[in-house]
Amino acid sequence: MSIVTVSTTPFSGQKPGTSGLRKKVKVFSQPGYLENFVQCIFDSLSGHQGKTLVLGGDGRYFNDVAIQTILRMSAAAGFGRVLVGCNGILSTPAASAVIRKQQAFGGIILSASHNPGGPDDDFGIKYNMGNGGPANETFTDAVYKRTQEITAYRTSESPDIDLGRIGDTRIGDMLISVIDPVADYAELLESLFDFERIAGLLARPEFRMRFDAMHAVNGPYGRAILEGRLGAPAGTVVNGIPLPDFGGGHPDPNPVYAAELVSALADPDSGLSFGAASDGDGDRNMIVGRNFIVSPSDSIAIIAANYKLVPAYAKGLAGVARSMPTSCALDRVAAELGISCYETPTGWKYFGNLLDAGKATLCGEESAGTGSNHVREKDGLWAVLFWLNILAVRDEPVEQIVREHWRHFGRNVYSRHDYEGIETAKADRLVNELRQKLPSLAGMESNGLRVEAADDFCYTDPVDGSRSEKQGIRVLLENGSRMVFRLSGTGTEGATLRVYLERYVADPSLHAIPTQDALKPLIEFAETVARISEITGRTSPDVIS
Ligand code: G16
Repeated sequence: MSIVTVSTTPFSGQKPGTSGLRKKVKVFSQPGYLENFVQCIFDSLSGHQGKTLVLGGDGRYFNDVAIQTILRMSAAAGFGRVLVGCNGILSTPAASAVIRKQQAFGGIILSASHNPGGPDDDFGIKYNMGNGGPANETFTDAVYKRTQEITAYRTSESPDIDLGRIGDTRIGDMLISVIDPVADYAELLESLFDFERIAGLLARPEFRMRFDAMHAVNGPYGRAILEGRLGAPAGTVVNGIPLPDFGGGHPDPNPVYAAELVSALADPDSGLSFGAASDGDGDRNMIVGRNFIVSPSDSIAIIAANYKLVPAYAKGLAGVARSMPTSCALDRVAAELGISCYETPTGWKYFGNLLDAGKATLCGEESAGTGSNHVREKDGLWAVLFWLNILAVRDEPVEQIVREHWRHFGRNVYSRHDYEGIETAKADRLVNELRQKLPSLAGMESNGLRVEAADDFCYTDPVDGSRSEKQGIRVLLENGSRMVFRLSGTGTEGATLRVYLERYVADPSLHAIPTQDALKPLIEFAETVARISEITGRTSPDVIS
């Protein structure tokens, strides 16, 4: 093998977003584009020579090509060994589990998560550190800086590696181990939950479950864990074969893109009592009961409230954490348990320090992410197993568990309205105008609601003191209601405006009011404050979740 140095020039816009660099495949497949970014990751590391790198992705279009490129570049960068998932597959939480278990130096995960895949759609890449979690902002800032000044990348001249067979091979001095992508992860999950009890639940004839893998990475994981280790009937996992274009679907487990699952659970003839889904790279989840969708913000609160039912957590929770736009339902549970609830900016990377420092055990995000200190990523199947464990012990339907939770803690009625593909200039104008208005918002009234305070969320990490500014505009209303406005950091086309709406309702007799009806006064207030339709020309959101 010989190492070659290839001259290059910087590409603009290689700035990592909420979770790594995400662009259209057409952008990523330009000669040198992927190579530049990977070289900048390697240039920003130190001490990796001779160490182990974990590599894999969600199987989307371009995954196979990118893996071969990265393997050649890893050898040139001096890594001693690369652990790569068979056929290039590793879900995001499984990659995190492998990095931790195998004590790797770090990992590269190829995914654009819930974004669609295919030649005209999205691809992505992110670097995870030795703790198994997404690189922090200091690192991603360093990578971005490097992308603006790169002049050459290094690769090795060697043929493609056969990734279809488990076993070892080499590029020069670097060992490549093609690994079973499921084994380490499945073993970890088995150590956390009461598998015997869950298996008992899945064996009951009156309990029928469907797991929709959305033709994404969790198909093989779902089959191995739910149907294999837990004995769920064959066919429990649907859309279980990962496809490069996710079968033409949008692998985002929400009521719009997982509509098939939602309607199956709403159909009494289906006989289904529990439904779940996960996204492109297997870190997001959706939990559905009979004709009842659990909102992600409620899901993390209910998981926290039921921690005693799950073996690995029964000893107690150190603390919990949620991203700022996630509803405050979790805060209410934390208050009752007498533990801290941390509020972080959007992005799983912000939970890393809290988990590493032992300050938080469970974390959750409104964007369908739930997880714990078992890995350093959110984990779709972990959330599904947590719910199954709760159901196995409580022996009550999902809806009853949620309603009882609301009766006890009150209900944080919550919804997110997404306006997708807005012209960037218009989205920026909307946010800038909101920022300018912040000092004058306190005291503003509409529909009987009154603004108590408003700010642009700024986070100081309690572990290392680092500050992250401009993380979303919060408008806090009296009686625990809130509106939050922020632009998505994961899209690849135009801008997506996210409006997060929350109202606290203590009175159980009002819990049955449909979510959008209960939030109507807030929805109107958000329009008055942000002038969404006037500035963007949009009169209704594209996705309501
Ligand atoms: C990523 C991050 C999450 C974040 C989400 C939403 O998720 O890992 O922590 O909540 O993006 O980001 P945004 O609102 O900026 O689009 P994923 O599943 O895309 O990796």
